This record gives sequence, structure tokens and C-alpha cells, in this order.
Amino acid sequence: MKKYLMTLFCIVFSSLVLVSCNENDGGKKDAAGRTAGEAASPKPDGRIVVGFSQVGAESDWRRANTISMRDTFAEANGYRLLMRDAQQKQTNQFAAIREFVQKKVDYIVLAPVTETGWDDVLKEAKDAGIPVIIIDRMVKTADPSLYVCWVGSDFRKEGGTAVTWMEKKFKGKEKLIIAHIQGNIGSSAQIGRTEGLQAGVDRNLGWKVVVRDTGNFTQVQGKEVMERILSEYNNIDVLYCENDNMAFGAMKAMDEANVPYGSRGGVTIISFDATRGGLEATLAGKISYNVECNPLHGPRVEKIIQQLKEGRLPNRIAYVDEMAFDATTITREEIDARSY
Ligand code: GZL
Repeated sequence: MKKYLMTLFCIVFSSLVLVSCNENDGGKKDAAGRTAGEAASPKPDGRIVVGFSQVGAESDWRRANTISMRDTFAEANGYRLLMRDAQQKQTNQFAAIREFVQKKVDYIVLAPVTETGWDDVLKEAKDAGIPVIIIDRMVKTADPSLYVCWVGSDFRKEGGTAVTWMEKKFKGKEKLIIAHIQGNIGSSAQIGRTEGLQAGVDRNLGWKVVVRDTGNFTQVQGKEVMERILSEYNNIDVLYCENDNMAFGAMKAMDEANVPYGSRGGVTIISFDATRGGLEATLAGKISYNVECNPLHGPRVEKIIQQLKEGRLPNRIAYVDEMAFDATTITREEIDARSY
């Protein structure tokens, strides 16, 4: 009887230990936000371990990007995803990459908050023999061997798409007063979208950017920047806003200041991302033109990992296809047909 009870105890105890090791974000977390399993640097039964350093959770776009990565690299699909949210701080991304190296993950995926300063930490990953895949924003480095490939948006093209629409809409208008709310300064999205606008300003002598400030892609800061703009200017024709969440904040500020905006009069708002919320605002005529930035990188990264597993080299640079939406033509069906 005693032997039987002893065996039973061992079975129950070991299964409890197994459950806690396999919990992925479900179990209690240590100070670094890791479950017992993650902290023990697991190499679970043949699963591919992917370390993902994510910028943060600053916007609807970012949340859709995170969902795409989590859905793709789910345990049911044969992966163990270690995701770390950097709260938009590069130093947190350095720490995450070093944790992934120490845990000997199979692949590192980096969504870099800004373009520069990555050489040292990416060299540590390279020296550890861990392939690095960059998504979304770009990394600027003199050493191309520090990462395998990049997949993301052509931000310069996004800006150009918005400016082409502006040139059509405001054709013949002598003067155009533009307010510009930027994303994270030094991020590829901000650099490209700003370059796109600047090219338009250089081409159209009557265009004038009277104010430019960063809202760091967040709704709260978008509102704060717009409040400052409205306190100084009462003649803004166009608000060029580098993502939907900052546009939502700016709209709140204009509502509170009784400043009209939208496709039927007042300030013309140009936005980027074309998230569900952004497209609803476009359908409502609040945002006049919304340029898509596609966040669904999970399947794209999985394809790259499969290629690497088969010994094939993926394309070094891969741009995703994107479209744009005009408040005067967008339809409910278009919005409902989209997955984010
Ligand atoms: C663009 C991405 C930007 C989005 C913002 O690919 O880096 O960061 O435009 C997000 O919404 O915060």
C-alpha cells in the first residue's frame, strides 16, 4: 500500500512540475515577467523557440502586430514564443536580446524601436549562432551579417501615397498650411513618412509645414501635441498624422476646442496604419485619407524560418503590399472584409 501511495505521489508531483514548465504566459511570473518555464530557459520537446523583442503596445497597429506573432508562433503550431514588450525603450530591447542569447533560442525576431545602435547586441546574437530576423522598422548597420533579413513596409512610399492624394485634392490651392505630428523620432516609419511629406513640400511651393512635433505614435501624446498646435495656430488646412492613434488624440483635442475637421470641411486629416479604428473614422469622414501599414508579419516570419530550416536564404529585404482609403469612397464592406 505504502509503495502504491509513494508511486501515486511521484506521478502527481511530476505532472504538477510539467504543467508549470509548459505554461506559456499563463503561470505566475518572476520579476522579469517570465513564467517558471521560461526562466528555466526551456528547450521544450522539439519545439522551435522564437525570441521576439517587440517595441511595445503603444498603438492599435502594434497590438495587431503582436497578435499576428502570437497566433503564428503558438505552441499548438510547434513553437515556443518568448515575447518581451520593450515599452518603446531600446535598452529594454537590448536586455531582451541578451536574454534570448543566454537562453539559446533558435531564432530572434526584432521589431526595432529606432534604426541605429544595434551593432553590439546583434553581434552577440551572431557570435551565439542565432539567426536574427528584423520586422517592421529597419536597422541601420555597416555589417550586413548581423541579421538574416528584413520584412516590413515601404514607409517612404506610404508618405508618397499620402502626398499624391494631397496634390490632387488641393490642386490649384495657392497656400496650404500643414501641421505635422510625427511618430517615434528615428524610427523608419517616422523617417519614411516624414520624407514623403517633405518631398511634397519641396515640389509644391505654396505648401508650408508651420509646426512639426512627435506624438510617439500614442493617442495621449497625439492629443497633447494637437492642443499645443491649436494654442498657436487657427489656420491649419491639413493635419498630417503619422499614425491612427495620434490622429484619434488630435481629433479629441479639436473636438474640445470646437475646431471642425473631416472630409466635409475644416482640417483635412491624413493618417497612417488603416487600423480598424482608423478606418471607422475614415468611413465617418473624420479622417480624410488613411494609408495602410500592414501589421500581419507573423506568417511572413514563419515562412522565413521555414526557409532557413530548409537551408534556403530568404530575400534580404521584403516589402509588404499596402493600399490606401479615401473617406469619399471607402465602404463598410471593405472594412468588414479586413482581419484587423
Ligand atoms: C509602422 C509601425 C508604427 C505604426 C504605429 O510599421 O512601426 O509603429 O505606424 C506603431 O502605429 O506604433
